[in-house]
Amino acid sequence: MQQFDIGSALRFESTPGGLVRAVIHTAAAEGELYLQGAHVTQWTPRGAKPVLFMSSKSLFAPGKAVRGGIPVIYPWFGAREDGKTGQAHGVARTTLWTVEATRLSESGDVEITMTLPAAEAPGARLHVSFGTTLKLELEVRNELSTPFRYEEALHSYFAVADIHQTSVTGLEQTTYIDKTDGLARKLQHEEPVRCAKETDQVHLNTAATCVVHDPVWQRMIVVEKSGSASTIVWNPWSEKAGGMADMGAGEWQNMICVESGNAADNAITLVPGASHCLTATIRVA
Ligand code: TA6
Repeated sequence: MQQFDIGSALRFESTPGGLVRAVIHTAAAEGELYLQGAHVTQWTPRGAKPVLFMSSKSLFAPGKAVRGGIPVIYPWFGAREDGKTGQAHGVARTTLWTVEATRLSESGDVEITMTLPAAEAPGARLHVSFGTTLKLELEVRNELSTPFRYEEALHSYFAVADIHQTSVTGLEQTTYIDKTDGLARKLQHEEPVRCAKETDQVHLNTAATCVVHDPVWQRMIVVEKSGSASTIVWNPWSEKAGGMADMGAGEWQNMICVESGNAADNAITLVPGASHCLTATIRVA
């Protein structure tokens, strides 16, 4: 992997658990990315608290999903629904991606481009840029001779001081599928999304920028996106989190997922030869 290192800004290393990760260290930010899943597990702009939540009990082992950071969800979101068996949220997050290129941009951002080999589904490419913003671009090209339908998400776990005091704006007046209430379709009225119990909702037909408001840490996490018609908001709350072996005690209070994706009604269909790019740009204000 050393051919992809960029001095002290980017270096690849093997972990005791048998994985390979990239460690990013620049004037603008610290970061970390695992090649398994092309999974960003850390992004901390200089002088800020970590922006991404990571469970203290997350597994880091071959074939195991990581709890926190930004899992890449593809080619299905949630349970597999094409009649075949497969783990929740698709294969991308536990597959080893291949580094295609690394680069230091003129502004000093570390850029990593990785590919997911084609298997049951067409391959994908993820481009991640670590700087004062964190930018992810997930591109899928249909190399099959038949139309290809898929779901995807950048399943971002954000770190917050206290979920009870956190709110998310940008989803007002959207319809969402409430996965905690039998997939009922509901309208998010004019108010921000707040979590007061288990929250698991797929907001449909929304391209808007979302903002996570954290009054305790006095910061906003701004998530701007393109090529994404769904935004998913999730917090497992106490009972469900208590049943997760890879979630530290009480840590559900320090996270909220605000995910940019295309799921359910917003699944993408690509004709042969066509491609689609989903991007999310994250910054702290
Ligand atoms: O995006 C929300 C969600 O689909 C929830 O339903 C919840 O299951 C979460 O993702 C995490 O899924 P995981 O398979 O990582 O436990």
